[in-house]
Amino acid sequence: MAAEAKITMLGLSGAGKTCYMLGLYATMQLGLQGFTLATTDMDEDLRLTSLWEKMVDEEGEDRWPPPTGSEPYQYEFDFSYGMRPLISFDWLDYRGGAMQSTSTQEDYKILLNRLRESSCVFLCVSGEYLREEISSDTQLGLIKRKAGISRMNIFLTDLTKNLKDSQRPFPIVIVITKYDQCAERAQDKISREKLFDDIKKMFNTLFTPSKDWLVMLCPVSLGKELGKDSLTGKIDPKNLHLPLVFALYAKLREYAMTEQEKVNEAKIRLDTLRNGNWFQRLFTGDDQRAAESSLGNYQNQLQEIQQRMALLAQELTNAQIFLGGKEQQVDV
Ligand SMILES: Nc1nc2c(ncn2[C@@H]2O[C@H](COP(=O)(O)OP(=O)(O)OP(=O)(O)O)[C@@H](O)[C@H]2O)c(=O)[nH]1
Ligand SMILES: [Mg+2]
Repeated sequence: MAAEAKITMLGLSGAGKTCYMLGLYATMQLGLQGFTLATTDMDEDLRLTSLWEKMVDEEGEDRWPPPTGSEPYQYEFDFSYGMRPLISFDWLDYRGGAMQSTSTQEDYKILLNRLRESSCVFLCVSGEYLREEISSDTQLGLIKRKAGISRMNIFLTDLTKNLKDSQRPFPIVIVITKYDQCAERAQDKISREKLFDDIKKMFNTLFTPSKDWLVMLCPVSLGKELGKDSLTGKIDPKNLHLPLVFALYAKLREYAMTEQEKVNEAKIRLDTLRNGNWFQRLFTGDDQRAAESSLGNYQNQLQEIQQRMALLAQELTNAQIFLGGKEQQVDV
Protein backbone atom coordinates (compact mmCIF):
# COMPACT_ATOMS: atom_id res chain seq x y z
CA MET A 1 0.00 0.00 0.00
CA ALA A 2 1.28 3.48 -0.80
CA ALA A 3 2.22 5.63 2.18
CA GLU A 4 -0.54 7.94 3.35
CA ALA A 5 1.60 10.97 4.17
CA LYS A 6 4.63 12.31 2.33
CA ILE A 7 7.16 14.47 4.07
CA THR A 8 9.88 16.45 2.31
CA MET A 9 12.66 18.29 4.05
CA LEU A 10 14.17 21.31 2.29
CA GLY A 11 17.64 22.35 3.32
CA LEU A 12 21.00 22.96 1.73
CA SER A 13 23.89 20.55 1.94
CA GLY A 14 25.08 20.25 5.54
CA ALA A 15 21.83 21.57 7.02
CA GLY A 16 21.43 18.34 8.98
CA LYS A 17 18.70 16.50 7.05
CA THR A 18 20.23 13.04 7.13
CA CYS A 19 21.27 13.31 10.78
CA TYR A 20 17.78 14.47 11.70
CA MET A 21 16.19 11.49 10.02
CA LEU A 22 18.61 9.02 11.57
CA GLY A 23 17.99 10.49 15.01
CA LEU A 24 14.25 10.55 14.51
CA TYR A 25 14.19 6.90 13.53
CA ALA A 26 16.52 5.78 16.31
CA THR A 27 14.60 7.55 19.07
CA MET A 28 11.15 6.67 17.82
CA GLN A 29 11.96 3.10 17.03
CA LEU A 30 12.49 2.53 20.73
CA GLY A 31 9.16 4.23 21.41
CA LEU A 32 8.36 7.68 22.72
CA GLN A 33 5.27 8.35 24.88
CA GLY A 34 3.82 5.16 23.43
CA PHE A 35 4.49 6.12 19.79
CA THR A 36 6.76 3.98 17.66
CA LEU A 37 8.26 4.09 14.21
CA ALA A 38 9.19 1.11 12.03
CA THR A 39 10.53 0.88 8.49
CA THR A 40 8.56 -1.33 6.17
CA ASP A 41 11.83 -2.74 4.78
CA MET A 42 14.26 -4.65 7.04
CA ASP A 43 17.32 -3.70 4.96
CA GLU A 44 16.53 -0.04 5.49
CA ASP A 45 16.28 -0.67 9.20
CA LEU A 46 19.79 -2.15 9.21
CA ARG A 47 21.21 0.75 7.23
CA LEU A 48 19.62 3.42 9.42
CA THR A 49 20.55 1.68 12.64
CA SER A 50 24.19 1.14 11.71
CA LEU A 51 24.64 4.81 10.70
CA TRP A 52 23.05 5.86 13.96
CA GLU A 53 25.22 3.57 16.08
CA LYS A 54 28.31 4.96 14.43
CA MET A 55 27.25 8.44 15.45
CA VAL A 56 26.64 7.40 19.04
CA ASP A 57 29.67 5.13 19.53
CA GLU A 58 32.42 6.85 17.60
CA GLU A 59 34.28 10.10 18.05
CA GLY A 60 35.86 12.33 15.42
CA GLU A 61 34.74 13.40 11.95
CA ASP A 62 33.94 9.78 11.02
CA ARG A 63 31.05 9.55 13.45
CA TRP A 64 28.88 11.61 11.06
CA PRO A 65 27.20 10.10 8.01
CA PRO A 66 28.74 11.06 4.64
CA PRO A 67 26.97 13.80 2.64
CA THR A 68 24.09 12.26 0.71
CA GLY A 69 25.08 11.39 -2.87
CA SER A 70 23.25 12.16 -6.08
CA GLU A 71 21.16 8.98 -5.68
CA PRO A 72 18.33 9.86 -3.26
CA TYR A 73 17.03 7.31 -0.72
CA GLN A 74 13.33 6.86 -0.19
CA TYR A 75 12.19 5.39 3.12
CA GLU A 76 8.79 4.16 4.17
CA PHE A 77 7.69 4.13 7.79
CA ASP A 78 4.74 2.98 9.85
CA PHE A 79 3.83 5.21 12.75
CA SER A 80 1.99 3.44 15.57
CA TYR A 81 0.63 4.00 19.03
CA GLY A 82 1.32 0.94 21.13
CA MET A 83 0.69 -1.87 18.69
CA ARG A 84 -1.91 0.06 16.73
CA PRO A 85 -0.82 1.51 13.36
CA LEU A 86 -1.94 5.15 13.10
CA ILE A 87 -0.58 6.28 9.75
CA SER A 88 2.19 5.47 7.29
CA PHE A 89 4.46 8.00 5.60
CA ASP A 90 7.43 8.17 3.31
CA TRP A 91 10.53 10.27 3.38
CA LEU A 92 13.10 11.24 0.78
CA ASP A 93 16.70 11.77 1.80
CA TYR A 94 18.42 13.62 -1.05
CA ARG A 95 21.52 15.75 -1.44
CA GLY A 96 20.84 19.34 -0.42
CA GLY A 97 22.74 20.47 -3.51
CA ALA A 98 19.70 19.46 -5.59
CA MET A 99 17.92 22.54 -4.24
CA GLN A 100 20.42 24.73 -6.01
CA SER A 101 20.59 22.80 -9.26
CA THR A 102 19.29 24.45 -12.40
CA SER A 103 15.72 23.62 -13.28
CA THR A 104 16.70 21.26 -16.09
CA GLN A 105 18.79 18.98 -13.89
CA GLU A 106 17.33 15.59 -12.99
CA ASP A 107 17.60 15.81 -9.19
CA TYR A 108 15.98 19.25 -9.18
CA LYS A 109 13.04 17.85 -11.13
CA ILE A 110 12.70 14.88 -8.76
CA LEU A 111 12.63 17.24 -5.80
CA LEU A 112 10.10 19.61 -7.38
CA ASN A 113 7.74 16.78 -8.33
CA ARG A 114 7.98 15.27 -4.91
CA LEU A 115 7.23 18.61 -3.25
CA ARG A 116 4.05 18.92 -5.26
CA GLU A 117 2.88 15.56 -3.83
CA SER A 118 3.96 16.26 -0.25
CA SER A 119 1.53 16.54 2.62
CA CYS A 120 3.98 18.48 4.81
CA VAL A 121 7.26 20.28 4.17
CA PHE A 122 10.04 20.74 6.70
CA LEU A 123 12.25 23.77 6.16
CA CYS A 124 15.60 23.09 7.67
CA VAL A 125 17.71 25.97 9.02
CA SER A 126 20.85 25.31 10.97
CA GLY A 127 21.27 26.95 14.37
CA GLU A 128 24.72 28.08 13.29
CA TYR A 129 23.06 30.95 11.39
CA LEU A 130 21.21 32.08 14.48
CA ARG A 131 24.06 32.48 16.92
CA GLU A 132 23.78 36.26 16.86
CA GLU A 133 20.79 38.53 16.78
CA ILE A 134 20.01 39.81 13.28
CA SER A 135 20.67 43.54 13.38
CA SER A 136 20.39 44.76 9.79
CA ASP A 137 18.71 43.98 6.50
CA THR A 138 22.08 43.31 4.93
CA GLN A 139 22.80 40.63 7.53
CA LEU A 140 19.30 39.21 7.06
CA GLY A 141 19.82 38.99 3.30
CA LEU A 142 23.16 37.26 3.76
CA ILE A 143 21.74 34.62 6.10
CA LYS A 144 18.76 34.03 3.85
CA ARG A 145 21.11 33.30 1.01
CA LYS A 146 23.52 31.14 3.02
CA ALA A 147 20.75 29.04 4.56
CA GLY A 148 18.99 28.65 1.20
CA ILE A 149 15.85 30.43 2.38
CA SER A 150 15.42 32.48 -0.79
CA ARG A 151 15.51 29.17 -2.66
CA MET A 152 12.97 27.60 -0.30
CA ASN A 153 10.59 30.47 -1.01
CA ILE A 154 10.72 29.69 -4.72
CA PHE A 155 9.74 26.07 -3.99
CA LEU A 156 6.92 27.19 -1.68
CA THR A 157 5.53 29.57 -4.29
CA ASP A 158 5.38 26.69 -6.74
CA LEU A 159 3.75 24.48 -4.14
CA THR A 160 0.98 26.90 -3.27
CA LYS A 161 -0.08 27.11 -6.93
CA ASN A 162 -1.02 23.43 -6.96
CA LEU A 163 -2.79 23.08 -3.62
CA LYS A 164 -6.28 21.63 -3.26
CA ASP A 165 -8.74 23.35 -0.94
CA SER A 166 -8.56 20.48 1.54
CA GLN A 167 -4.80 21.10 1.83
CA ARG A 168 -5.16 24.69 2.99
CA PRO A 169 -3.71 25.82 5.30
CA PHE A 170 -0.69 23.81 4.22
CA PRO A 171 1.43 22.49 7.12
CA ILE A 172 5.04 23.63 7.29
CA VAL A 173 7.60 23.01 10.01
CA ILE A 174 10.55 25.32 10.33
CA VAL A 175 13.04 22.93 11.89
CA ILE A 176 15.96 24.70 13.53
CA THR A 177 18.53 21.93 13.33
CA LYS A 178 21.70 21.97 15.46
CA TYR A 179 19.89 24.16 17.98
CA ASP A 180 22.80 23.45 20.33
CA GLN A 181 24.76 25.92 18.18
CA CYS A 182 22.59 28.88 19.14
CA ALA A 183 21.03 27.77 22.44
CA GLU A 184 23.41 29.98 24.41
CA ARG A 185 21.75 33.12 23.13
CA ALA A 186 18.29 31.87 24.15
CA GLN A 187 18.60 31.12 27.84
CA ASP A 188 15.48 32.93 29.06
CA LYS A 189 12.00 33.50 27.68
CA ILE A 190 12.66 36.98 26.30
CA SER A 191 15.83 36.06 24.44
CA ARG A 192 14.13 32.94 23.10
CA GLU A 193 11.34 35.09 21.71
CA LYS A 194 13.94 37.31 20.07
CA LEU A 195 15.46 34.29 18.39
CA PHE A 196 12.04 33.21 17.15
CA ASP A 197 11.47 36.78 15.90
CA ASP A 198 14.62 36.45 13.83
CA ILE A 199 13.22 33.28 12.28
CA LYS A 200 9.95 35.04 11.52
CA LYS A 201 11.93 37.75 9.74
CA MET A 202 13.75 35.12 7.68
CA PHE A 203 10.48 33.48 6.64
CA ASN A 204 8.28 36.58 6.68
CA THR A 205 5.94 35.36 3.92
CA LEU A 206 4.86 32.44 6.11
CA PHE A 207 3.81 34.76 8.92
CA THR A 208 1.72 37.31 7.03
CA PRO A 209 -2.05 37.29 7.61
CA SER A 210 -3.46 34.59 5.34
CA LYS A 211 -4.96 31.15 5.58
CA ASP A 212 -2.33 29.55 3.35
CA TRP A 213 0.20 28.20 5.85
CA LEU A 214 0.03 26.46 9.19
CA VAL A 215 3.53 26.88 10.51
CA MET A 216 5.23 25.14 13.39
CA LEU A 217 8.52 26.42 14.75
CA CYS A 218 10.63 23.68 16.24
CA PRO A 219 14.20 23.71 17.54
CA VAL A 220 15.87 20.28 17.45
CA SER A 221 19.31 18.99 18.36
CA LEU A 222 21.16 15.72 18.45
CA GLY A 223 22.77 16.71 21.73
CA LYS A 224 23.45 19.75 23.87
CA GLU A 225 27.19 19.01 24.12
CA LEU A 226 27.59 19.09 20.32
CA GLY A 227 27.36 22.87 20.38
CA LYS A 228 30.78 23.01 22.04
CA ASP A 229 32.30 19.99 20.35
CA SER A 230 30.60 18.10 17.57
CA LEU A 231 33.39 15.50 17.39
CA THR A 232 33.24 14.19 20.97
CA GLY A 233 30.01 15.63 22.43
CA LYS A 234 27.45 13.12 23.66
CA ILE A 235 24.53 12.27 21.40
CA ASP A 236 21.37 12.99 23.35
CA PRO A 237 18.54 13.99 20.97
CA LYS A 238 16.01 16.70 21.78
CA ASN A 239 12.57 17.35 20.23
CA LEU A 240 13.19 15.28 17.12
CA HIS A 241 9.74 13.67 17.20
CA LEU A 242 7.73 16.91 17.33
CA PRO A 243 7.91 17.94 13.64
CA LEU A 244 6.82 14.44 12.68
CA VAL A 245 3.91 14.39 15.12
CA PHE A 246 2.76 17.73 13.72
CA ALA A 247 3.04 16.55 10.10
CA LEU A 248 1.01 13.44 10.79
CA TYR A 249 -1.54 15.38 12.83
CA ALA A 250 -2.01 17.73 9.88
CA LYS A 251 -2.52 14.80 7.49
CA LEU A 252 -5.16 13.29 9.76
CA ARG A 253 -6.83 16.70 9.93
CA GLU A 254 -7.06 16.68 6.15
CA TYR A 255 -8.68 13.20 6.30
CA ALA A 256 -11.08 14.41 9.00
CA MET A 257 -12.17 17.35 6.82
CA THR A 258 -12.90 15.07 3.87
CA GLU A 259 -14.78 12.63 6.11
CA GLN A 260 -16.79 15.46 7.69
CA GLU A 261 -17.90 16.52 4.21
CA LYS A 262 -19.13 13.00 3.51
CA VAL A 263 -21.07 12.99 6.79
CA ASN A 264 -22.70 16.31 5.91
CA GLU A 265 -23.68 15.14 2.44
CA ALA A 266 -25.08 11.87 3.77
CA LYS A 267 -27.16 13.78 6.32
CA ILE A 268 -28.65 16.02 3.64
CA ARG A 269 -29.46 13.01 1.49
CA LEU A 270 -31.10 11.22 4.40
CA ASP A 271 -33.15 14.30 5.33
CA THR A 272 -34.44 14.54 1.78
CA LEU A 273 -35.46 10.89 1.81
CA ARG A 274 -37.13 11.18 5.22
CA ASN A 275 -39.02 14.31 4.32
CA GLY A 276 -40.87 12.83 1.37
CA ASN A 277 -44.63 12.20 1.81
CA TRP A 278 -45.86 8.71 2.76
CA PHE A 279 -46.36 7.78 -0.87
CA GLN A 280 -42.82 8.72 -1.88
CA ARG A 281 -41.43 6.99 1.21
CA LEU A 282 -43.09 3.78 0.08
CA PHE A 283 -40.64 3.62 -2.79
CA THR A 284 -37.55 4.98 -1.06
CA GLY A 285 -37.41 2.69 2.00
CA ASP A 286 -34.38 0.81 0.66
CA ASP A 287 -32.60 4.03 -0.27
CA GLN A 288 -33.21 5.36 3.18
CA ARG A 289 -31.77 2.28 4.85
CA ALA A 290 -28.72 2.45 2.59
CA ALA A 291 -28.27 6.15 3.35
CA GLU A 292 -28.56 5.50 7.09
CA SER A 293 -25.95 2.80 6.92
CA SER A 294 -23.47 4.91 4.93
CA LEU A 295 -23.99 7.84 7.29
CA GLY A 296 -23.19 5.48 10.17
CA ASN A 297 -20.03 4.32 8.42
CA TYR A 298 -18.81 7.84 7.73
CA GLN A 299 -19.48 8.87 11.32
CA ASN A 300 -17.50 5.90 12.63
CA GLN A 301 -14.61 6.69 10.32
CA LEU A 302 -14.61 10.31 11.41
CA GLN A 303 -14.61 9.31 15.05
CA GLU A 304 -11.72 6.93 14.47
CA ILE A 305 -9.66 9.70 12.81
CA GLN A 306 -10.50 12.12 15.62
CA GLN A 307 -9.31 9.62 18.21
CA ARG A 308 -5.99 9.34 16.40
CA MET A 309 -5.72 13.11 16.23
CA ALA A 310 -6.37 13.40 19.97
CA LEU A 311 -3.48 11.03 20.68
CA LEU A 312 -1.12 13.19 18.64
CA ALA A 313 -2.50 16.48 19.97
CA GLN A 314 -1.37 15.55 23.48
CA GLU A 315 2.20 15.85 22.28
CA LEU A 316 1.67 19.25 20.69
CA THR A 317 0.25 21.22 23.59
CA ASN A 318 3.49 23.16 24.09
CA ALA A 319 4.35 23.50 20.42
CA GLN A 320 4.56 26.88 18.71
CA ILE A 321 2.13 26.86 15.83
CA PHE A 322 1.07 29.86 13.74
CA LEU A 323 -1.70 30.56 11.28
CA GLY A 324 -1.41 33.85 9.39
CA GLY A 325 1.21 34.96 11.91
CA LYS A 326 -1.07 34.35 14.92
CA GLU A 327 -0.15 31.70 17.47
CA GLN A 328 -2.59 28.75 17.60
CA GLN A 329 -3.53 26.02 20.01
CA VAL A 330 -4.02 22.57 18.49
CA ASP A 331 -7.56 21.31 18.70
CA VAL A 332 -9.40 18.20 17.66
N1 LIG B 1 26.23 20.61 16.52
C1 LIG B 1 25.46 19.80 15.79
N2 LIG B 1 25.91 19.39 14.59
C2 LIG B 1 25.12 18.59 13.85
C3 LIG B 1 23.82 18.17 14.29
N3 LIG B 1 23.26 17.43 13.32
C4 LIG B 1 24.16 17.39 12.30
N4 LIG B 1 25.28 18.08 12.62
C5 LIG B 1 26.46 18.32 11.76
O1 LIG B 1 26.02 18.68 10.47
C6 LIG B 1 26.67 17.89 9.48
C7 LIG B 1 25.81 17.71 8.25
O2 LIG B 1 24.68 16.93 8.56
P1 LIG B 1 23.90 16.05 7.47
O3 LIG B 1 22.73 15.48 8.16
O4 LIG B 1 24.82 15.11 6.80
O5 LIG B 1 23.46 17.19 6.44
P2 LIG B 1 22.52 17.01 5.14
O6 LIG B 1 21.52 18.10 5.20
O7 LIG B 1 22.01 15.63 5.05
O8 LIG B 1 23.54 17.33 3.97
P3 LIG B 1 23.51 16.74 2.45
O9 LIG B 1 23.31 15.28 2.52
O10 LIG B 1 24.82 17.13 1.86
O11 LIG B 1 22.39 17.46 1.75
C8 LIG B 1 27.00 16.60 10.21
O12 LIG B 1 28.07 15.94 9.61
C9 LIG B 1 27.34 17.09 11.60
O13 LIG B 1 28.69 17.52 11.66
C10 LIG B 1 23.38 18.63 15.58
O14 LIG B 1 22.27 18.34 16.08
N5 LIG B 1 24.25 19.44 16.27
MG1 LIG C 1 22.21 14.14 3.73
